[in-house]
Amino acid sequence: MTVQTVPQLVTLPATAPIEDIFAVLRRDGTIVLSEFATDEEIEALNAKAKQHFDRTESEGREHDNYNKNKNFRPKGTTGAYGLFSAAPEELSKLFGGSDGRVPDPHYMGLVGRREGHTDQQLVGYKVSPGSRLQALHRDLNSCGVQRTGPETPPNGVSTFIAGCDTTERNGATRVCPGSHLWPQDRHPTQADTAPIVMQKGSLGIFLSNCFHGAGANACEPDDPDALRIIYGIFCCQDNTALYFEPEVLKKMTPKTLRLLGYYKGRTGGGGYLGRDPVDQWEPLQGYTGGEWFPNTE
Ligand SMILES: O=C(O)CCC(=O)C(=O)O
Ligand SMILES: [Fe+2]
Repeated sequence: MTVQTVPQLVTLPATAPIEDIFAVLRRDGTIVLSEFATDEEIEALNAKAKQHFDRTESEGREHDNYNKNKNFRPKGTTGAYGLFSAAPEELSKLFGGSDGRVPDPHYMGLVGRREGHTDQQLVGYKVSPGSRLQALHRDLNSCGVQRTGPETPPNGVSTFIAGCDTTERNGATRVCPGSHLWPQDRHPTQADTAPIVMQKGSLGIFLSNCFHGAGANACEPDDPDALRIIYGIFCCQDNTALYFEPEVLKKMTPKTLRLLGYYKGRTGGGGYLGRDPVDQWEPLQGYTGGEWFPNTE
């Protein structure tokens, strides 16, 4: 008889020794750090993010929800890109490392951060009652080159600050602990998942090759925690997007630009304000497909 073990998720205080945090991450590929941010910091962030969610919903919800992209995010979920610009002070305080907060995910050696070589993007998530389960997936394509399987190291770390208490009922993200070490042909099922239950101000972390997906939000609209708000900070290795001047980039073929990181993956990683940077980023306006090495495409 095989015994089905219930997947477990470890929560440590944000002040835990970094070695202990790494040990859990190496084993499970995921962890929750409690009391990462104070109530006041979260309230300040929530206040700024509200306008950002409102703007996204009025201006670009269809697109930014990926409704046109195989329904990657369930209906009832708003993914508000470019969050940093909406709350720069609040977010720099939390993630700039300037106040010595430990641990700053940017400095977690797991992604081998070298100064100037790690990109990040920030996305606010508002998940409303009725939002369904999201397909389990890996966040690996948050940078230009897709990699899968345990034979390559993770190319990024996905981190989420809880803007409210996240519960199984309001659809806490479900993660498959240990899935960063699974063989490539193992497919995840919901039985492999544990909910990332967090108190407001906690930080959820998983490696980019760890399977996960939003849970279903079963709340009634008048439940106090009906809206599940989390703030995602995706830190990716391999950002080469800042190596070249725009004039030089404009001479490159689309394939080269893509390899350099000017590319929005299917799950949205790598996007600029939620869109493909080649279309959206102002310095690349007027790009006509490049002139260098056109025959190698
Ligand atoms: O909404 C969530 O909890 C997770 C969303 C997610 O995994 C993603 O957008 O890549
Ligand atoms: Fe994801």
